[in-house]
Amino acid sequence: MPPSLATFLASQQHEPTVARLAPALQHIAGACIAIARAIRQAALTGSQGLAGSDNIQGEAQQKLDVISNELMIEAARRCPQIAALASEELDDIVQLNASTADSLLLLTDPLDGSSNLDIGMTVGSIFSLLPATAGSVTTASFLRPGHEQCCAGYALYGPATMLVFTTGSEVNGFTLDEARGEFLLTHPQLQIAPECSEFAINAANLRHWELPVQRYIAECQAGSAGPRGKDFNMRWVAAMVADVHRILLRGGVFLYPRDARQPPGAGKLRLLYEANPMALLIEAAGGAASNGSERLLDMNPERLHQRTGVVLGARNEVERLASYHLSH
Ligand code: AFP
Repeated sequence: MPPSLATFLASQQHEPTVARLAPALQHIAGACIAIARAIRQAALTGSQGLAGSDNIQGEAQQKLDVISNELMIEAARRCPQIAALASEELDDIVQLNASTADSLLLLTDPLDGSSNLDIGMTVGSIFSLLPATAGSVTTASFLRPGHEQCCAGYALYGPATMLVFTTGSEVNGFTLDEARGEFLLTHPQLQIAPECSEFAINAANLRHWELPVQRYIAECQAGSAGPRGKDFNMRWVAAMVADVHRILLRGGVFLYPRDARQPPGAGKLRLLYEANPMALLIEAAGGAASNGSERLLDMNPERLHQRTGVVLGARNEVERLASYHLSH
């Protein structure tokens, strides 16, 4: 039988980073198991539909957004190492435990893909851990470039419940054994090929894209008769976790580009708790992640809920689009 998450983490104790992160990862994994259960029971417990509130993004919250957020906060509060948390669902950070030299900061989108919930499609949770800085924790403690993350990952609530994370050097995937209530290592050391023939984008937004993005997608759609000389396929799950998971398992490139509808340089996805954790995972698996033209993990955040364009996956595809931006 494959090793459990606990056994896997114990086997990595020689790695100081993993030794430091193991308790926090176990608490986050516990929260994800509880969130998975809440999602699967939602239609039976009256937890579907809108909560009647909006989050700071001005988005109507689903009841499960609020429930998932509370489950993540309570799990983090039970881990003495997690000093504070920032969430897509909360305007400000939440102080949880005393901050020490070994403390961590948790950033999370507790339920990603909410618009898929009531139609029974795949959703997920995204998490990122930063080493806490010395002294008291403030919002500024969270405003750090993505390359400072010490851990990033997601839970996928789909045909199976999975936990996929990296501490920077490799990406490992675990599947929930529902009977035993623990995650087992089923997808070790995931890697992304530099080339691909599958792209993920919401094509309804074409008229809003910058010209280099329009050119890139048009060339993919031109197929073997076009400049790329090969046919491409398209997928769009409308839950970033699901699209990123597919790319980690079979390759591809994901684009949610900044576009004319948003303030300059913005995009739909949030930098700190969506783009950065996914970028750390994708780079650890051999891929690349940019805001269209610059490396995502080098961006210096200015605001907690700052948005960004996102292009990530097969390294050669991400670099091709960056070259189109450069030459445009
Ligand atoms: P929701 O959580 O509001 O469903 O948004 C999900 C998401 O942030 C990301 O997970 C998807 O990739 C993207 O938005 C889908 O956006 P569109 O609905 O505009 O395609």
